[in-house]
Amino acid sequence: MRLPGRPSVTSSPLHGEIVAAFGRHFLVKTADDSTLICVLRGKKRGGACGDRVEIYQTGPEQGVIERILPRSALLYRSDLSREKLIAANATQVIIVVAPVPSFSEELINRCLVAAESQRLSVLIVLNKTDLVDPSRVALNGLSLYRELDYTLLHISARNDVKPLLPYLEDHLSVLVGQSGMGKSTIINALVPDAERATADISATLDAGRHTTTHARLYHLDRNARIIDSPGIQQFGLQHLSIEDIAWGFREFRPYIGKCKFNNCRHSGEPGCALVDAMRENKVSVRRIDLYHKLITSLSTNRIPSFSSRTKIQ
Ligand SMILES: Nc1nc2c(ncn2[C@@H]2O[C@H](COP(=O)(O)OP(=O)(O)OP(=O)(O)O)[C@@H](O)[C@H]2O)c(=O)[nH]1
Ligand SMILES: [Mg+2]
Ligand SMILES: [Zn+2]
Repeated sequence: MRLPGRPSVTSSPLHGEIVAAFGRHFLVKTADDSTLICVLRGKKRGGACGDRVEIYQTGPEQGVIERILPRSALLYRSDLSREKLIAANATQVIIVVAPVPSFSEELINRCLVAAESQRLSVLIVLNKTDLVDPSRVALNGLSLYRELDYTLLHISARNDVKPLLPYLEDHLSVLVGQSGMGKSTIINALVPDAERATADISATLDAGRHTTTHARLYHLDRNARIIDSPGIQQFGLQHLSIEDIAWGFREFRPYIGKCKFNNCRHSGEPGCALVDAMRENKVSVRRIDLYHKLITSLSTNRIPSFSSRTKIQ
């Protein structure tokens, strides 16, 4: 871990990157490739995988995070009173879905809005295509996202992860999605010594937890890094405003600000540009309905839970 030649206690700060976040403890990889277990000094707000930090080394393999450097982006969700950081400085969100267990379209849309609000690139991956013909059910639902200009990629992480490789170059990607979609299986295929635990969905959810319990960052090569994150059951967007949410629906943007009323919620008000666009089939009813669901849950503070357990096919 520690390289010879550097004292195990430093008086000047070292620069590093958080590669794993376990609640109050973080693994930080320093520029010289040491890995230190660190805590955050004082009562600072939490760090996240991908954060660039300044640390002081306090022991052979220990350190204290003195400062989290400014972030280019922060992907997080806010469930009622809690905020849950997913990844810092990511440039791309990879939403992983699979035909089995079936996935929630609302959760995909919540991930999309969170990614759009941070101006992140998005890739949607339909995994486990070895199990079903991808032209069947799962794809019918997902083709809408291709029409919205999101890239949709089909893979079987179990058989061949190579089609994913070109999309990872020059990105810090973060894999997000429900439990059991195959995020850690993708990591294991990309990083042979990652040894991420993976498990059958019924086994993990019956035990009351997800297989992956903490986020972890991997370097694939000099230009590609990727974060595996724990499966999500809820994706609260309480930190976003109604306007942010509308903006997160990328095809709504040409119509935003064109309604008769400034505070139009696009739910039946006269002169609503978005409803007009829907009538002209320029915006899909499905997405308008999801938008309304999202803004309703903002005002009622009720965030639905998307457990894969009840949906196993
Ligand atoms: N048939 C098939 N099974 C797969 C594929 N990818 C993953 N699986 C299986 O799906 C199950 C769940 O995979 P994981 O990689 O643990 O899923 P995860 O998304 O990391 O789940 P959490 O860590 O709970 O969020 C495991 O039994 C995997 O072997 C695939 O391409 N084809
Ligand atoms: Mg996992
Ligand atoms: Zn409107």
